[in-house]
Amino acid sequence: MSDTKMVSLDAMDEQLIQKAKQEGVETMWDRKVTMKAPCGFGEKGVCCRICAMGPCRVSPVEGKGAQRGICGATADTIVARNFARMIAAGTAAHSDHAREIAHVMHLASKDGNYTIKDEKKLLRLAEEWEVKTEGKDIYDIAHEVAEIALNEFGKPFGTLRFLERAPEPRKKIWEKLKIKPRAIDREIATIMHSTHMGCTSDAESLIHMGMRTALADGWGGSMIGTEFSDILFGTPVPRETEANLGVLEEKQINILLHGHEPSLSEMIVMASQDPELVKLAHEVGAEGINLAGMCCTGNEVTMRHGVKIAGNFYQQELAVLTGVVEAVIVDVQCIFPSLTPITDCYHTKFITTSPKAKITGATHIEFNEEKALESAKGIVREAIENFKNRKQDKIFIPKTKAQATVGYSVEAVIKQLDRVVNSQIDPLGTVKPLADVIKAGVLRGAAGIVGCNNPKTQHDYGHIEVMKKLIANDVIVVTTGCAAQAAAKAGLTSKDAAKLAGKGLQAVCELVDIPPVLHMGSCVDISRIITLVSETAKFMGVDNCDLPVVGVAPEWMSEKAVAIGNYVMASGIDVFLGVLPPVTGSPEVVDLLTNRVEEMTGAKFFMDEDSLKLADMMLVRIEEKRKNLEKLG
Ligand code: XCC
Ligand code: SF4
Repeated sequence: MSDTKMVSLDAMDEQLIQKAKQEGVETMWDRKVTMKAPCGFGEKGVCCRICAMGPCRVSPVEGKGAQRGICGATADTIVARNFARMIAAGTAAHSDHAREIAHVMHLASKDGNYTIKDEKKLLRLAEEWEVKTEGKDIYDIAHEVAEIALNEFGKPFGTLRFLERAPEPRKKIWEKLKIKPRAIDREIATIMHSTHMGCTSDAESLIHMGMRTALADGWGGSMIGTEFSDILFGTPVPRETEANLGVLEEKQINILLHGHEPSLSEMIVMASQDPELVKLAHEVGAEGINLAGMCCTGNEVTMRHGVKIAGNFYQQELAVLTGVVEAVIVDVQCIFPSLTPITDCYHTKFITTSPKAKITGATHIEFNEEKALESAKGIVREAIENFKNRKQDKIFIPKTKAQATVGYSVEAVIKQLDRVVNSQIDPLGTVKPLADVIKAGVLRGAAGIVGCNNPKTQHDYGHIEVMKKLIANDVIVVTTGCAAQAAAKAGLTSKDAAKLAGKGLQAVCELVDIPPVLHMGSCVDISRIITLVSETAKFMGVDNCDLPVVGVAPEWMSEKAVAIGNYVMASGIDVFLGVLPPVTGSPEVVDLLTNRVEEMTGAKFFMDEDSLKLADMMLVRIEEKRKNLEKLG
């Protein structure tokens, strides 16, 4: 058995892992041990399964073992192809999520389950996309805007509309590199085609194509996902919540919301407030219905409703181990198939809802968007009726939880910044105060810390240590995804955490009334970060790559994270990875990503498994960028 001390920063995780052992329940930790060391070829990216002449695994070391696959593909080709396919898969996941949301907006109606919550944002987008709004019903506008968005996935001509939001110099770079994404689906298809057996073998060309596809995620799918979710469900504003498994309630019906798309979780939030269902909960002997979020759908509902955060990716099994979860309700992405055997050990119902993510052994209740609330009520009812089946001797809820402030959309950040604007001199509603403190050096820079958990690192260690180090050095942190949940659990998203910040950041936090680490939402909401950076660059008359800003994924694991890393880099922001991507078998690809892409995009990748070293590298890079920025005036 592994040394559980290494497992997590949080002692509570370890208590639950011990409980699992006592109860004979298998967790990811056991499987990690069984798995032993990862396959060396796979880890370096030099295994190719693209055609049936193989699989071929080539040697990353010159002169030792096969140097080429049967078709003649080299390690460079194989690594680059595999990497490009990871980008395509990640882009597909984010973008298919966005497509669902756009469909939901197309369904929205005044008297329906889905309505328009942020009309202003819809009108702004309509104007941006040149949709006539005068004298039109808001729902007709919504449907028209939704149709345009849906066409972004497959339009035969032109490039993506949201690219226009980028700073001018950035657009020129994309133009020159020929990486302006065309239709979103097209970019994914092109990668799948070009990486087919016997198509592109040139690594540089594959990395290029990968950037274009990734940009279709960041400035396409993800941005549509965020914008449309805000319009439909409301643009987040700061609100208080709590985070960690201690938010589960012994005397209530606990429903764990896990997955990604707010179209489901929003309806579950509504259903859980339905008077009839609340009454039913009381009838079965519970004091109420307690929703707790996990992974990105958890972020979506905490940002908009303050729904408590049960935990991040790593804690999905641990949540079930508490013995008090009546139902785990999931839709798509980041869901362990092991939730079936683990929920079988308790009374917990494991309910899948999406035809895109059916899981063996789970109860599948398909979520029907056309009858969304009714579907959601049915699901909540299942949870309530399961309360009586709890096994009293298996209950253990750890006490740990932390207070968190969440809800920092770009609009919310700008509103906070307005607090320091003298409206006699400067207009409200701009990023000027942010630009000013960065220029003056009060803030040295900003970091977007995002991404998953990965058993290659201690749970949350990378996230938390990097965040602490950066804020102590006057670098403000914005965060999304499972990194944001790590921050929330560690108390870093509370205003109180300003005491851990350097003098400059502390002063900013006080004046603007924000925490030093801002929770900006789910992973598709990295588009919020990209927007904020681009708006600041535009305001200062520079490009993104001129700003002292870094992107960081200390514990990433998913293909989505690979797509994100690449669009952040291609948007001109350096990316720091705490887990090595499977590219080390190709010196050519490593050189491209960590060196040569900088000449093309003004940014590159930095990789180091030591989080603290990684943080040092960020600080150095931030200071370098500051020097250059000064020269730009
Ligand atoms: Fe998944 Fe989005 Fe990663 Fe968390 S951060 S493990 S991708 S839930 Ni998105
Ligand atoms: Fe082997 Fe080439 Fe087929 Fe890949 S594409 S499996 S390297 S023969």
